[in-house]
Amino acid sequence: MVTKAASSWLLPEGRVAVMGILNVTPDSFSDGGLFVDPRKASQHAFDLIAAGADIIDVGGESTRPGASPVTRDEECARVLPVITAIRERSEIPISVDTSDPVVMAEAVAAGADFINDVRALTRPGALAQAAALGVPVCLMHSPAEPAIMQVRPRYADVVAEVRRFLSDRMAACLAAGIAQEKIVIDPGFGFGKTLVHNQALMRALPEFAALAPVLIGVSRKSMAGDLLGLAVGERLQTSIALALAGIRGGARVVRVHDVRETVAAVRTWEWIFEPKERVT
Ligand code: 9MG
Repeated sequence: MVTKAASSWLLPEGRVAVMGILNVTPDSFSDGGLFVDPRKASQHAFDLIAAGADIIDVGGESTRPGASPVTRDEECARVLPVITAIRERSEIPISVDTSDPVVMAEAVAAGADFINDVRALTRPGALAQAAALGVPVCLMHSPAEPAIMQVRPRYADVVAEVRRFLSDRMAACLAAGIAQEKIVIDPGFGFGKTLVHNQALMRALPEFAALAPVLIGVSRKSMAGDLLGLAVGERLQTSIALALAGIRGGARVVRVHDVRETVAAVRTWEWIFEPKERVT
């Protein structure tokens, strides 16, 4: 097994981390069913690494709008062989996309370095488990379970409500013993939000970046398609535009399907806007 040197891998100075998405699910909205076979999934991970990914996010539960829940055993059966296979051959930081405390523990034992929880550690036992595991966490905002989250989402003030939720979850993490530097936040684009809500959150991203390092997931989502009527497979350019808009707003990690194309755009952006960090 390869062990990964502890470093600033998650939030490198002067550089945005590109997180490659690996959905080991039969029903995710854009790549559902493509990587259910563990061999295909781990091959895809190595393709993402070759394309320049800084982190691989492995998930076994679809969180697309309307998705049904997955059992713990099924989630473990999907993600653990893939995490193990990646870690056997690579030091790449691995994130596990889960809300289940048992899956968190098993995934970290198999080699995961980071917990990405779309329920912000609100499931029973998740907060204590993440604290005990001692790995960094991403707290994402979602107002409801995936099955119903897109049924008429409503907010009086989406920015204030999402900011309050994330501040409260950060406070809960700190009280549970998770260090501030291990907390990343995410406004949860597309999770219980309309196009207008997503636009307001994108515009307000600097307010979130003032609270903690921000991760964003906009890749191929409806906010990258609805404006121009683009199908899921036609959203590459708009997804990259949104990722760069998020980086302009202070995002430090971008979660994407199209790693090679996003890396090219992000590194070019950094060449212009982060010149002090570059070696000439
Ligand atoms: C798992 N997953 C799907 N979309 C996501 C997003 O926008 N952010 C995070 N953190 N995870 C996501």
